[in-house]
Amino acid sequence: MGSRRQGAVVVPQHASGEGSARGRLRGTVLRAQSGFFWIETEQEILECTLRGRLKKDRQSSDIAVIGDVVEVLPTSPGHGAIEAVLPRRTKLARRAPFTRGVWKEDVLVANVEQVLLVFACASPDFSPRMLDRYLVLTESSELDPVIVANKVDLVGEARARELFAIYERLNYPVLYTSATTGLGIEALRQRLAGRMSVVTGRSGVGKSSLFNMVQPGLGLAVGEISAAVNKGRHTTRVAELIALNLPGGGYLADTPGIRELGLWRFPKEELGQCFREFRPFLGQCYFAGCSHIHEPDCAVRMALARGDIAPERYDSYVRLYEGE
Ligand SMILES: Nc1nc2c(ncn2[C@@H]2O[C@H](COP(=O)(O)OP(=O)(O)OP(=O)(O)O)[C@@H](O)[C@H]2O)c(=O)[nH]1
Ligand SMILES: [Mg+2]
Ligand SMILES: [Zn+2]
Repeated sequence: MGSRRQGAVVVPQHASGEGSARGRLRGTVLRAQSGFFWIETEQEILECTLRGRLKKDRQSSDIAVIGDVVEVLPTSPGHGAIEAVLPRRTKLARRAPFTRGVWKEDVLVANVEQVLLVFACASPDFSPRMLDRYLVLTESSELDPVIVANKVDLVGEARARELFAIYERLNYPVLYTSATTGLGIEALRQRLAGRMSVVTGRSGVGKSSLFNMVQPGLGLAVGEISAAVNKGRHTTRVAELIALNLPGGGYLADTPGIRELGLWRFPKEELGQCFREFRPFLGQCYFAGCSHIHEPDCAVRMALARGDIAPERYDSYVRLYEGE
């Protein structure tokens, strides 16, 4: 987060062209809850609300979200007003069908640099289908996924590598870890250092155990937020960035919406693009709007027949396409 870390400076007047820019501070949204935002500036953390003008622009819950870089006008000690939200470099969003074929986007985290997808090699069993769903999400958001294969101690390293071989062949980074033996913890630490990461993974895969080894107390922080979600407290949306005590800093985000993201439906027409190994074949089907499921002369299915696309991945595609 290079530019962001050094970004907590007073914005020069010419940056906005109006006198009100005087005294504005730049900062990052660490936490958002019920219309209140905790903004980390160079000096201190300010509790802020959105300036009315910003709210009028868009009736939306995602005007400012965790990870956003904002300009704040201090109002009283410890407090401020968010005057502007800077353009997002990346965003993790969920999309839901809206009206008349339009998809509505709801941004959960801004300026995410990577998404950690934590799976267990066993207990619970590894679910390639769920991993493929998450990869559709990261591909569609153009975010870098990092697959964390935990509980390697339960199956052995050879079997673990077998389980994730397809993903390594697709050039997705895979970290093999064990919170029990400490395998891969240093590699995980290096991945997290200095970056803004989002973590997700179903209950029991070992997220808390892993992150506690990365940094004492970190797993608890991740777990606490998850626990609040599990209780179904949908009315208060708490989203938080956890500051990492690693070389170069870094943040970890766990937001209520993230875990469900893998379960969200997705526009069918864009699904093929989200399977990266399909891309070279996508323009080559006989029919322009080919679903790659039943049409003749489908380049994707020919690639499948040749062995250029793994049957397991194609199977995931079909299931997602059919809305399963
Ligand atoms: N054998 C083995 N067990 C592990 C490993 N990591 C975690 N566990 C165990 O798996 C269980 C679940 O671990 P947690 O860290 O609580 O899992 P979690 O992903 O945080 O689960 P939620 O908080 O419910 O989302 C615990 O009993 C851990 O001791 C591992 O690498 N190997
Ligand atoms: Mg946990
Ligand atoms: Zn096709």
